[in-house]
Amino acid sequence: LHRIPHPPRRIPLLGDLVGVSPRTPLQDSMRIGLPLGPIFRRRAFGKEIVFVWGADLTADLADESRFAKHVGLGVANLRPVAGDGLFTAYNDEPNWQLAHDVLAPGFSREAMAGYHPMMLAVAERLTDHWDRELTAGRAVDVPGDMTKLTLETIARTGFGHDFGSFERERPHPFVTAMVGSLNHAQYLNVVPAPLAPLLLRRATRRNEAAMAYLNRTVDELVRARRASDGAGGGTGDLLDRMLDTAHPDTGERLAPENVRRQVLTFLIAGHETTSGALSFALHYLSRHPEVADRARAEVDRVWGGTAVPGYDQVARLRYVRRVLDESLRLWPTAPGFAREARHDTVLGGEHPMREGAWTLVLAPLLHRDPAVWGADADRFDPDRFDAAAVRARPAHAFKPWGTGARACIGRQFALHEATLVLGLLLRRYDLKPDPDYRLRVAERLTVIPEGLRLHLERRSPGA
Ligand code: MNH
Repeated sequence: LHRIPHPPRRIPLLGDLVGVSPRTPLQDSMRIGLPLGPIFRRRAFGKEIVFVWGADLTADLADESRFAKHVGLGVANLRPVAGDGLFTAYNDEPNWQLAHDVLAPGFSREAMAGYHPMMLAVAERLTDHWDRELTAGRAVDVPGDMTKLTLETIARTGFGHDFGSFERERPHPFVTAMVGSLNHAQYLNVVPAPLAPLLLRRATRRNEAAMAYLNRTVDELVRARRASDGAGGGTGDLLDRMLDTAHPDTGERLAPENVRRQVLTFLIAGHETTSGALSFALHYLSRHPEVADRARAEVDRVWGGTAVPGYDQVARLRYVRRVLDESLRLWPTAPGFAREARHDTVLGGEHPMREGAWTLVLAPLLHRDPAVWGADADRFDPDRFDAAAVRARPAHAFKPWGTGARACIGRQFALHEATLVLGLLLRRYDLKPDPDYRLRVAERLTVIPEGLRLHLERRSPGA
């Protein structure tokens, strides 16, 4: 450990606290870590954490025979909410494999094609709302509206549920409770240990109320489905799989308490990060009109006159997809993942790790590693994802979805939804940035642009 660089000023007790804020642990770590190099450690709030962002070291950590997901920090703090749900389960919890096998078919090509019409219907509620804002001469609230869109999409496709987000002025209480829990999980990482009992009393009580609300919402949703079932056969959505599907080999089913954890997991993991990804992409599109023009030209060419794009027409938006990839490079909306040693090993041939020792991969810095992305790594440029450039890069330099067996199960879902929505929005509107807006990134374990508003202009009314 002593060979791993750390920041110079080490004040006893408070650690490397100077110039950092409990609200921006990620951006502080990025600032501190960049000059320290591809592996560094930071002592803050009574904990010593080793961070990795070098592409070589990350590639080594992706070796599944020596490393595995570590459920730590923010992910571990979510255990009271998500329990042994897919995202927060420990590797050796039997419910992980069971739920993974039962739910994976819910993300097959066939399943995705089935979600497509529902995704379109939700996107239409967004454009209806944006048309009204445009007519009223108002700027649109990008992160707020993307959160409405992605929450409705996962609720509808996964659970046949309608939160009515677009019919509300304020965020749905489910979102408020969820944001509260995510904030709390992040806060637990950064409150100074000696002060914890004092600071946490109120926060804990508030968090318990939020968790109770989340649980009630989910229980109601499950009850409604069970009540409506009897008549025979569900639609085969995620909830049907959770409730009815037996494991193909063992015949085992998910227990009711685990179903509750999975529903909550998917409602949260299924919308929070996609919302951020769409928001960052819209921010960059509004700031790079030449990129927006190129993307729009592709949409016009690929979708042509078709009023409603079909399932297969979405993946054909190759350039729009690159815009998304490039946005996820600069701001991977789940900005880190932790890896632990399966047994004693040496990381990168240099750093000995004991079995169970772990490190956090800082994706936003990995995605700016100058050795891979060049000296201009901060510049937004979707051409970094054209086929030749991707082939020329080392394998694990781009990791917005995590890695290995515990990588994101919803990746295709998120990409289909986000590409479809960007295509529809580009076809319908010109995006005008607020010239005074400076990108401000809010952290709540995930990242999202804060206060981003855009002015819209309607393109050809026929589109
Ligand atoms: Mn998703 C795991 C990023 C969209 C459901 N997701 C992960 C991980 C990352 C991630 C990173 C791995 C975390 C870790 O190693 O600790 N996910 C994203 C991003 C988007 C996203 C950047 C959108 C953009 N995720 C989605 C969607 C769903 C979803 C959409 C569901 C519909 N993700 C999951 C689940 C897991 C996960 C479930 C946990 C998988 C497992 O451990 O088996």
